[in-house]
Amino acid sequence: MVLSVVSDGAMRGLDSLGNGLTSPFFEPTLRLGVTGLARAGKTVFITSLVANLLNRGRMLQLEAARSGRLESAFLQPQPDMTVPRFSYEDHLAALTGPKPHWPASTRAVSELRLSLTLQPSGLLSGFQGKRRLHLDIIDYPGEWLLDLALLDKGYETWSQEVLARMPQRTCAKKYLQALGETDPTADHDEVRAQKLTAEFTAYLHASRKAGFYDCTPGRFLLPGDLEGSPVLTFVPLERLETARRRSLWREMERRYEAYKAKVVKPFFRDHFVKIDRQVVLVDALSAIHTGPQAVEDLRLAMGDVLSAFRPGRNGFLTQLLRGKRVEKILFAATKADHLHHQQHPQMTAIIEALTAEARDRAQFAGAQTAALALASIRATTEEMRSHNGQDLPCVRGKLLESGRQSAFYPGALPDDPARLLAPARKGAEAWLGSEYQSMQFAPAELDLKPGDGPPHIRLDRAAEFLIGDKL
Ligand SMILES: Nc1nc2c(ncn2[C@@H]2O[C@H](COP(=O)(O)OP(=O)(O)OP(=O)(O)O)[C@@H](O)[C@H]2O)c(=O)[nH]1
Ligand SMILES: [Mg+2]
Repeated sequence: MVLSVVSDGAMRGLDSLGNGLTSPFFEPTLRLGVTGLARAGKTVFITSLVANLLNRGRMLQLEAARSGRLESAFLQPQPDMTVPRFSYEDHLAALTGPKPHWPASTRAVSELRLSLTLQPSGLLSGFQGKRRLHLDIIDYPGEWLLDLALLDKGYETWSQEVLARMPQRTCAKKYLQALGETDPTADHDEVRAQKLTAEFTAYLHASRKAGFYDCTPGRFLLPGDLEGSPVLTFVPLERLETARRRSLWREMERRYEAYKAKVVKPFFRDHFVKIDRQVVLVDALSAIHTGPQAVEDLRLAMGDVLSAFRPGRNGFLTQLLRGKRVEKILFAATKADHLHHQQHPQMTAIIEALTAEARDRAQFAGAQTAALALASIRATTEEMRSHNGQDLPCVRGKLLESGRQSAFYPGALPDDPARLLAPARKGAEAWLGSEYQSMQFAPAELDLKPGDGPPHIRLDRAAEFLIGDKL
């Protein structure tokens, strides 16, 4: 093993010498995790970040780009041979091609290596050659972090918690009915198990659609190539005093434990623990538009997602990390181009408040945190419109559904985020006295100057926070 590492380093070293680079054996790597719940904007963020690091004309807030210290960037084969490569070229072609469209949903882990060549800096810069930094970007679903809580729970406790939530949810009706017709003490029967799993999975999807995030096991929603396998064929069952060895209950318990061992733990071991910097993307505007319950649910989910970054309570993760920790975490509200810039401070205050608890926890664990509102790809332009004698700050873009150009006012976000979060916590059904609209815009057609990446909002600031100190 050691031999192969050395020869790999030597190969890279030889490579580097040709480019006038020094330190042939040491090329540091920074692993940047990009996560967020479904549709938060992970794929678009990575695509635009990479495009804007390759062509840095719009990255003025990234100090190394502005000063020219970041001399070049190029894509390289990634180090992890078994992780799918992030399809950068396909996603970029979708966003910047002649008929721009949003890339398809991805829903699995993927990785991309961007190598950066840097001019030396600091006191000894006159004596040093160029440096190289490998930036490995890892895209993974936020839902997978929610599974961490399962590691501390046995099958019985998990079942009880999941079943306790069901009576209040109409979408659980069919699963509860199927459960009523099931005898958990009977011999395990695969057909029965599959039917129950289909109902349970349908319930999880419906719950997620209704805005609930407590939808473990996370991989049931995003199965990938595990679809139909026994580790994804189990359901919560009512508690039993005693369960026989061959009973349905025992088999479900066995599979639940296998899910933890074969799905949850490997993700944390192979991907999560290697992350140095993390960005958590949040589509807060959509939640605000859906209503107070979605906002409260998002707040709770962010707390759960972030508990992975304060591993003290989880023995397995603490042991895996052995003192290593994520150094920086950025919370970013995505799709800020849906708002006129006058409303961006309010958006930032909301994302700060939404993630306050999670941020406190991360700070407790020693990670530096920040929050901002960004748009990975700016799909709109701004304009003021007069309405009933009032000037409204609007955004204009091509509507995704109709393809028509249209100006849009999403509603006034409050200066004090508590005006949204407090009713959400109290379980309000609707926003009192305010209305929030959300609109889907298509990506704009671009005519990029050489040296410019796609237009964005504050992507350069995000990059400065996440990687600036290493450049
Ligand atoms: N206007 C605007 N819309 C965006 C932006 N980023 C993402 N979106 C919208 O959000 C949708 C989801 O973005 P993705 O990047 O695919 O989100 P994801 O988190 O990778 O989603 P999954 O792969 O399904 O988990 C896109 O299809 C766009 O409609 C942005 O910067 N501006
Ligand atoms: Mg994606």
